[in-house]
Amino acid sequence: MALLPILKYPNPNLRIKAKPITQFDDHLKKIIQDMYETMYDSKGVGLAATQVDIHLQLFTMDVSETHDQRITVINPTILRKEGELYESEGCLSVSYAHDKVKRAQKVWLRGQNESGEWFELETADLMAVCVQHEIDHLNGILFIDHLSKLKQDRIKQKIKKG
Ligand code: K1U
Ligand code: ZN
Repeated sequence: MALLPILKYPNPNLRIKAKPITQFDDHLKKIIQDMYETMYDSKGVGLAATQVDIHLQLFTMDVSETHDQRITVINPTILRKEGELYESEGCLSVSYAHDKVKRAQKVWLRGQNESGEWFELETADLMAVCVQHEIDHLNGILFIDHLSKLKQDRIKQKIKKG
């Protein structure tokens, strides 16, 4: 396994829209293993392939404290959303920024596992927020895009200062 470098905002590659995955082979399994290692090492509960400069529709997720509840989602589509949640978010690709974003409280999604088998998943609360955050990444969207222009400018200033 290997740790993958995580792209940091404002790297323009974070804006690339991910392409669907069609090959479910050993190369894909290696990428997934490396993404879990990188995600756990960075103390994240989710990681989109976009963040490691791989522009394929894939994200990893594990919201457990014990790191034993891995969910890999390939070619995801959201089937239904319900409710509203307004929780503080951070992002492994955006340093120095945490802020509340309005998200759906429940999300039903469809995707494929690493073998290409289709499955459906019902998510709520932290897992639902994570799913929405990661699918945004696959579409080139960052959580700061949901904030006001003023807040975005403050974050850009902080990042410039380092
Ligand atoms: O994609 C990323 O940048 C990872 C990011 C995704 C995310 C998941 C859920 C809410 C907001 C953002 C993270 O994993 S940051 C959140 C995090 O590290 C965490 C959240 C709750 C409990 C423990 C850790
Ligand atoms: Zn993120």
